[in-house]
Amino acid sequence: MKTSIYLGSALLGLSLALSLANAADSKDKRKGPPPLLPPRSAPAATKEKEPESGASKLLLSVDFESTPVGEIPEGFTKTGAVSVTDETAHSGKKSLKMEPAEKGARKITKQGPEIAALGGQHWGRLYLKVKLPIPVPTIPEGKKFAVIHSTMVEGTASSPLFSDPILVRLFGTCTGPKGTSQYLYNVQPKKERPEFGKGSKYDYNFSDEWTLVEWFVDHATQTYRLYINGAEIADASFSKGAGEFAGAEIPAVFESLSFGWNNYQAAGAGFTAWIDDIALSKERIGAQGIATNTTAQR
Ligand SMILES: [Ca+2]
Repeated sequence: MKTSIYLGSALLGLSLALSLANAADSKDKRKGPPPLLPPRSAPAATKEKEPESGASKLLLSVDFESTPVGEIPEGFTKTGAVSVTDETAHSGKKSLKMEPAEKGARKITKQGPEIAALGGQHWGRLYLKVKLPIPVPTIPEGKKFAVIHSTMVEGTASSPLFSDPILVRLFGTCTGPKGTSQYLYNVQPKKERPEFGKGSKYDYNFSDEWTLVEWFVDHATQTYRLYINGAEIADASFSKGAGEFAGAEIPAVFESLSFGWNNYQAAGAGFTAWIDDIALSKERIGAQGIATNTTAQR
């Protein structure tokens, strides 16, 4: 797929990716299971005022509790092997399970008035848990690096720059050969022009504990922000400014939003992951809207 072709050049720069991956490896002398993603001690990398969680109503909130096991929530469509399970949960007793696959989408998609109501600016929130160990890419002969690019949250929209259809990846990762990953914002045009994105260093490990993921997009200022367990991933975030669409292309409105897992390069036995407590709002959500009479489970 195009993704694999452009990751090395347009998106990352192969040598840059390599040096980042090596840097991440060289300083990671920890033994035992991987740390949380990111380490809990990671400071917020920006001195800017952190947006507070708001009190705006949730324009979409899905905890999977009312959906029968084996099905998906009403109002969504599904792609690939994805369904509600009661084998683990962040809230209550149920979550959404993405079954392992060598590649391809396992996701649920929402379109309609809830998504349109978000306009060009929203906060999103979900909890993610990933089965360990994860698959890692095999370095092709003659190459020095390889990635498995995965997307967990994706919107469909029209580019504000080219007015062509684009896939806007609001939460994604590239996993390197050592099993560490970068976070990235990524736009994949559906027509013949290269994808692009902005990614962090390969400093992060997936966690099999529930991990809070928050993203923010704003069309008016062409701003994207990503937070993991409350800490901003500053080198994946950006703010281009009003009308500065190049390298951002944050749309005026999304046609749909999808949640799940899609990896574009072969991942052998595949990633198995769970999502719970998806929410969308005009203000930061944090842990808001999660039933307090439920106990988070491992
Ligand atoms: Ca739940």
